[in-house]
Amino acid sequence: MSNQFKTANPSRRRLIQGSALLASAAMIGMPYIARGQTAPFAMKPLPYKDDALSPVISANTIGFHYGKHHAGYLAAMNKTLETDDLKSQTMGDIIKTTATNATKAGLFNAAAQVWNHDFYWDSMRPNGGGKPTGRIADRINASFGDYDKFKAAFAAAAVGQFASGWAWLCLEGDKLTIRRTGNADTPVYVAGVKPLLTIDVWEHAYYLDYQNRRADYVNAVIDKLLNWEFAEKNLG
Ligand code: MN3
Repeated sequence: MSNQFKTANPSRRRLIQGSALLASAAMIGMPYIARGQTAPFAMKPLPYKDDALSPVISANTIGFHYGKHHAGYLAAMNKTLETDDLKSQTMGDIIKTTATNATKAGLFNAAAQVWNHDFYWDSMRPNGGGKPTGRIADRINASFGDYDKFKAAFAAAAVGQFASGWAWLCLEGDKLTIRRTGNADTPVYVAGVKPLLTIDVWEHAYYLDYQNRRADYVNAVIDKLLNWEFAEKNLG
């Protein structure tokens, strides 16, 4: 272990290691996990510093979540792909191919979690959240009635997802919809469904900051972090 990781506080040390991963990924200019790219895949750098979402999501949570959980899924995917017959496929194709193949459940879980986490980090920004404006606001109003009704439905989906999973705002046809998925599952391979935003409701996303208070985490993300510009861009 190099000197920079020597600290008396173990959680601080882990955080520094997580941050070092962010920094090295950014410095080397590792590419986005482009759908046209093949294994071994690289971590997509976080779109902000690890303390940028604080106090809603602490740097400590980001350090573990990005640096350990997300990175762990990527490592597992790359490891499996060393010998898997899908090793020269793009990430999108790997997810699509493995989603309905029970013998590839391990690879699906790892690849879908990498994709879901990339999408999650982009779904938030510092000083985000609250009522959107522009095209996405028009879609919210047309699909849910108004912003408050959307917020109630999105929060209910996120809070009500039993055990681990994800809540999603999606575009289906010309309507916005709310979906939830369990564990690693993702709407990205489902025909006719385009994800616009997501909230990770696995305990690792909030437990260090909120313990069991998932609703507090979900409401804070919706009120203060949702990246409406990203959602609008995803409308196409
Ligand atoms: Mn997660």
